[in-house]
Amino acid sequence: MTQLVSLIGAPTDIGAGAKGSRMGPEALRVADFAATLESHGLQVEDRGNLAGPANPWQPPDGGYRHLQQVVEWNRLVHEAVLAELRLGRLPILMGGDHCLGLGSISAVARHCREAGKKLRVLWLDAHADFNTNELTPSGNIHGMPVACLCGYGPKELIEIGGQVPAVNPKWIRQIGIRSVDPGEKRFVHQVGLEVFDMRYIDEMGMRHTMELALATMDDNTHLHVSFDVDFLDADIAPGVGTTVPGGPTYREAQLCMEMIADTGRLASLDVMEINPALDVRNRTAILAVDMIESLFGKSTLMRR
Ligand code: 6HN
Ligand code: MN
Ligand code: MN
Ligand code: MN
Repeated sequence: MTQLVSLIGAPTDIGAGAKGSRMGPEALRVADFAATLESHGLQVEDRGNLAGPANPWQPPDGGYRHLQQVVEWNRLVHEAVLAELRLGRLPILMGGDHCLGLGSISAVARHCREAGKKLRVLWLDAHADFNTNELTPSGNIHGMPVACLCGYGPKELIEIGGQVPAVNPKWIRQIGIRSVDPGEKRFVHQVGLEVFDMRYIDEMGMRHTMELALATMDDNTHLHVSFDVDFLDADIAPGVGTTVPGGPTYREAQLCMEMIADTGRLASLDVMEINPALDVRNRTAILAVDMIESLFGKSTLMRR
């Protein structure tokens, strides 16, 4: 059966600390995202860009920067992603900064409730994105979406999914983590998030990591991948606002994507935080498209 994919552009950096990820969707289009997916047998519709509020570039207020605009953008993303899922299509959110993972994943969780599916979220990121307004060093809401999904955050944001919490922390696996703020780290432990940090990947290898992260899924599981491109090592993916050294290499990241593809369960995706203003010759968007090809089953394997 041909897989029907919908691309949704969310051109905003409303939750970020650097301007530029608002150009992420266009960078992916310039890197031939849609045509590349079609070359792997998918049928792709680019739905164009959502139109949310401009970035007023204000300092934090009550521990949040741009809360009202973040809420508006996330409502738009939630509606757009939910509409595609209800059509039986696989939505790919092209960010935009990672605060929009809240709108996207809350829509996926709502769809899973409607459809009686189990949800598994893989959060590929250098960061845990588990801050609150009290823990955050920056006020940037792209550091908070996982906490919001788990019910910790401002009412207007956590209620977007129609149920609080939108997601049970037990459904989430974080991979590639290597930059967590001190209070955030305590909170991650307190809530019991399952984190495969870089030390774990160094010691155990990507293969073992992914075997565990993908374990206990079944035929009824909807697998969502939230891919913050700063997951990748900063040497290969410079075009992000919050680079952290020591991430997965090209091959480790490919293996991660290929093992996800092998499950056959991928049902929705976020591609977040590409910042063309910080990039070199669109390298990071091109790399992201390459990784996503593997996520959809392009294989370098000779054996079948
Ligand atoms: N991201 N932990 C830092 C903060 O400001 O809360 C960085 C967050 C980065 C978020 O990359 O999606
Ligand atoms: Mn469905
Ligand atoms: Mn992130
Ligand atoms: Mn990140």
